[in-house]
Amino acid sequence: MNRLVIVANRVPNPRERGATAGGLAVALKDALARREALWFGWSGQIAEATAAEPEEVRAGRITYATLDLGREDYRRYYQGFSNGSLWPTLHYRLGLAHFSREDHAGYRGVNAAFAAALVPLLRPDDTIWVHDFHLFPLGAELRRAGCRQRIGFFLHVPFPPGGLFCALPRAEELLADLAAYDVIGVQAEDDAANLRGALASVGQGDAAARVFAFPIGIEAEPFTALAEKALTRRETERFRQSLVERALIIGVDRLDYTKGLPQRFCGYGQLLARFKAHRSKVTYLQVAPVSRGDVAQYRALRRELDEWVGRINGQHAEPDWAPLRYMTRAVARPVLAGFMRMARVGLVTPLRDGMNLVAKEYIAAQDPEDPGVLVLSRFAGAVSQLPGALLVNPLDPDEIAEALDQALTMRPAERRSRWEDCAVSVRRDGARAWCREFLSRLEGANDA
Ligand code: ADQ
Repeated sequence: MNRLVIVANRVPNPRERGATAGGLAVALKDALARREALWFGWSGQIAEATAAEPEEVRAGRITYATLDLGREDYRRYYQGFSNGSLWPTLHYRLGLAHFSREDHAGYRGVNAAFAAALVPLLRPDDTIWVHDFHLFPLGAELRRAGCRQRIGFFLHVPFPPGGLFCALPRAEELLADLAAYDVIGVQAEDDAANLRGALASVGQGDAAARVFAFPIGIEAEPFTALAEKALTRRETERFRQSLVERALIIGVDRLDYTKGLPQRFCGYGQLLARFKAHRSKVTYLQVAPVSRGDVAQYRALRRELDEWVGRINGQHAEPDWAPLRYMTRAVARPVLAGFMRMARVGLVTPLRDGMNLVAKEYIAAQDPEDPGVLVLSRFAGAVSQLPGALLVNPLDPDEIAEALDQALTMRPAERRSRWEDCAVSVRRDGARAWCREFLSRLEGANDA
């Protein structure tokens, strides 16, 4: 079988396998187990200047080839254009986006540098799979360097309506770059329709025909097993005892302004204010590890959340009850899986999300005999696969409060049938299926 080349902004560190494996590493595990692979991208390290040649580490049949980023490139390509311009725009938050020509030039420069470093490592029959918004122009750079291999692209985040995306300066250039790819994957049908429209509007109708939705999933069985096993862990038992029989609501997100955390905290405050029967009977645990902590907007969000936590606990707590427990540390996956299983409600309310794997993990973690209820934002890509969830508009704290009340008082029969409706597709449309479907579309694509 020919080699698979994965290109992504971040490359997992083979020395820390398991512990820090990101979602992508988990999703690709199966594909990588079956064939030789090269995983290429940023090392996560910052140096004086961006390295011209990658450092290669072999682990079994996978070679990891990584480049350190120069300080200026890190600032412009990563913090500036990727996180400061593209991330908010793609999440429909044009008002939070800033644009500078220096950042844009840095973004293009790093994409060109990645291509230049990757080309010498490529074989003629490689299949190349490029991931996410950091690397829109990479395929075009590779084509310019003469690459004829099949190259696919997958966007993990949403794609907004074309009019919104094209308000970002140089957006047309990014769309033209996408035409270099043989297959362009997005998470949901809405994203596909938006991207096709945007491509058509800049005269890239041919590329529009190569856009398809491939909803990403999780491997449900191992996560269920993790959640079951977690029940015997000391951390889980200590946590359970600390709840003193109170119903648990759980939220698990990176601390990001797309995740709707202030509105969610406000919604929980509304639950306690309006539905008084739940007072002292419920505990909400929010785990939100700090991400991109060096960006001003993220620091401001953190302060805002600190205030919310103080306000809600200050207003509603009793000497023996803290209504909201909030952690900005990451929690190990096996522990998290156990917490999810114990939770009567999974609260997942992003303002926009490409997919949202936490929603699927919550479903996979449940006890089929006594499952909890998923309260889900109608703006998460996962919506179309989770028909049993209680849907909310994440901008409406009262709607969140009403859904929480409904979830907390739902009868077991309804909980089971709603959970079944979700579990079917979480089990069926797993990470492996996602990977298989993308690659078979890419590798089945005709050269003609
Ligand atoms: P993310 O924005 O990171 O991913 P999500 O898909 O929900 O969002 O989470 C990714 C993983 O991180 C999940 O496996 C989750 O369990 C883990 N995680 C999140 N918070 C954690 C915490 N507090 N402690 C430990 N682990 C935590 C981007 C897109 C999504 C898309 C994915 C995959 O923004 O929309 O679903 O890529 O394509």
